[in-house]
This record gives sequence, structure tokens and C-alpha cells, in this order.
Amino acid sequence: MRFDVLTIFPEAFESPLRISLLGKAIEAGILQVGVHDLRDWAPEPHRKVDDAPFGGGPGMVMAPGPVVEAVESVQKPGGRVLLMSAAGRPLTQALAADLASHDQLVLVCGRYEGMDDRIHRVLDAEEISIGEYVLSGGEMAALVLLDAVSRLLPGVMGNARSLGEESFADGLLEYPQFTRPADYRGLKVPDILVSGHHANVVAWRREQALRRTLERRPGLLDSAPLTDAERQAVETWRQQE
Ligand code: JEW
Repeated sequence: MRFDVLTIFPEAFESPLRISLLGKAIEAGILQVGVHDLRDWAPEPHRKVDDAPFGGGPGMVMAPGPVVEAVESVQKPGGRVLLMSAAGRPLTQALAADLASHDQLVLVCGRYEGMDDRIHRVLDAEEISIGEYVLSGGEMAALVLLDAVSRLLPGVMGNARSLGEESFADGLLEYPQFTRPADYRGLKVPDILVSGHHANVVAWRREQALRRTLERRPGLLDSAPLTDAERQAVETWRQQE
């Protein structure tokens, strides 16, 4: 899979793309990431990418010219174009999984007060939001999306752990994890986990995942695939609250 990122701050991607899982996936050739400076498509001599908003108001807006030309020069046939925006479609695990099936994603990072609204229409691009807060630009949002999508690519998770097991994959929050020591400052790891009795461990973890989800994100239970017995158990815990 290939990502092409368009930004006026290409340096913002250097360290994040070198470290950890992403760095290894790039080194292994599973993932290609091109980072491009939007100013390379802006007119000389000032290489200006922004302009004042029509109608007035504070700040500046990304002009359509450099962004559209940059995308058109990096996009391959079938490549999907995503604009990072606070007003976009929410990035969810399901959307990340869908994006992971594409050959190319072009990520456009805005700055200032946002982008000229004609950009997404000319490019047939989709605006994506990584959450309900306002960032100062699209770079960190693009890195979050890159990370969430890349770890779903076959061969990127070197780890034995199956992706299907984790949070949101089964619609529930994660069960709690523990490692050594078994007693830390008087806080003990649950006996069932230390016992290593696998069937009991599996059942305990499932119950913990259900209880945590009920406690922290009850809305998730509406659409999570639960057995009839689990639904009944959750109902009982709910009434005990
Ligand atoms: C985000 C790109 C580019 C994404 C998420 N949008 C916007 C905006 C900004 C300032 C004032 C008004 C609107 C900042 N901004 C961005 C913010 C992505 C840009 C400029 C972004 N939060 N914030 N999920």
C-alpha cells in the first residue's frame, strides 16, 4: 500500500515515520509513504499557498491551485483522496479497515482556517475527522490515520496477537492486562490469570470486557454481538448499579 501526504510541514512526518511499527513496515517494503511539500506546487517567487477568505473573517484559507495540482500530480488511477478536516466524516475502526484495502491513499493536510471548499469537489475527495476537537492543522490527523490504517495491513503487525481479538473488532472494550510482578505495591493480579487455566482465563476476560464496556461505553453494547446469556448477564449487572 502507498500513502502520499501533501503538507506545508513535511518535517512533521520524519520522526513518526521512522519509529516503531510504521518505520519497520516502510523498511520491510509493505508500506510506501511519500511526503510532499505543497509549496512545490505554489507560484514562485513567494510560493504562497493561502489567501484571505472571501466575505471577510479572521485568518487565511488554503487556496485551491497548489492543493489541486499537487494531488493531480501524485494521484494514481484508483487512488483515494482524503482531506483532513475538523468537519469531516469520523474516522472509526471500520473506516480504517476499509481504507486499508486501497492501493493508494492521498492525504491532504490543511493549515490556517481550513481549505477552499471547492477543493474537495474538484478532487472528489472525502473530508475525514479523527475526533471532536480542533487541531491547528491536518498533519497530526494524517499521522493518526496513517498509523490506524497501516497496522491493519498484512505483515505489519509482527506480533502474534490477532487483530480480530482487539478493542472495537468485537464491538467491546478490551479486558484488563497485567504483567509481572504478580503483586505490585499490594495490588495483586487476579488469581485466575496467574493460575494459567486457559478456559477460565478466556471466560474471565470476556466478562471483564463486558463489564468495562457497560461501565465506560454502554452505548457500544447495543450493537455488539453478544450471546443471549451475555445479554442477560449484562442486564443483571445494569440493575445492580
Ligand atoms: C483539522 C485540518 C486545517 C481535524 C480534526 N479544519 C479546520 C479548522 C482549523 C482552524 C479553524 C477552523 C477550522 C484548523 N485546521 C485543521 C484542523 C484538520 C486542518 C486547519 C482537524 N480536528 N482538527 N479531527
